[in-house]
Amino acid sequence: MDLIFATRNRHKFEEVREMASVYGIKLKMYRGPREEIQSDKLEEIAKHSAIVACTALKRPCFAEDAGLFVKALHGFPGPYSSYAFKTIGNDGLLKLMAGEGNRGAEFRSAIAYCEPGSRPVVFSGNVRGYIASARRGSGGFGFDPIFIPIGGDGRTFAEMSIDEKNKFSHRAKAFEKFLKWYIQRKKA
Ligand code: ITT
Repeated sequence: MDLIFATRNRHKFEEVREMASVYGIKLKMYRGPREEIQSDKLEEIAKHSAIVACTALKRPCFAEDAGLFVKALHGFPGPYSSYAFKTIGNDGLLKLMAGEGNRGAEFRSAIAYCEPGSRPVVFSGNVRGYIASARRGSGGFGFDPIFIPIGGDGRTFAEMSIDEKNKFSHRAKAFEKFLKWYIQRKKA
């Protein structure tokens, strides 16, 4: 079984590729036209990306939108995570958090699956954690070096292997839901 993931982010692709392979699903990466809408809802952004990719490919595919929501910053950068990462980055976020006692944060993921002629179906996942006091680790991508998941051993996502990150991550949770739904549907 093949499944197409419309993303330009190789790290995201690698994270879910491992999970799909367990179910005998071969994931393919589609780096097609990029047209992300401005919205404060990850679900709406993911749906739009999935529709654009599905229309261009004329084949079923899924897209994902994810973001880091920091409590003390009233949810910033949230749906603007990509832009915030490119502009202020991890160091900028750490500066915004300097002296802040409430370091609670959450990663959220929305995966939208679309088939030609149908409305997209959305699956969500989240992981709660803390913003570290300094960058740690060299793995992963984006805000991984400053995010410590609750329930872990204090390491940041960037200090974990893909398998370890997948035990906690927002993306793994959303993808697991999607995979279960997708496999059931194929059987039906
Ligand atoms: P797409 O092509 O799939 O859209 P992207 O990198 O633009 O890839 P998103 O818009 O979904 O991805 O993600 C926005 C940003 O949020 C991303 O660039 C990272 O900086 C951050 N982010 C999302 N998930 C993350 C994760 O698992 N670990 C670290 N940072 C993450």
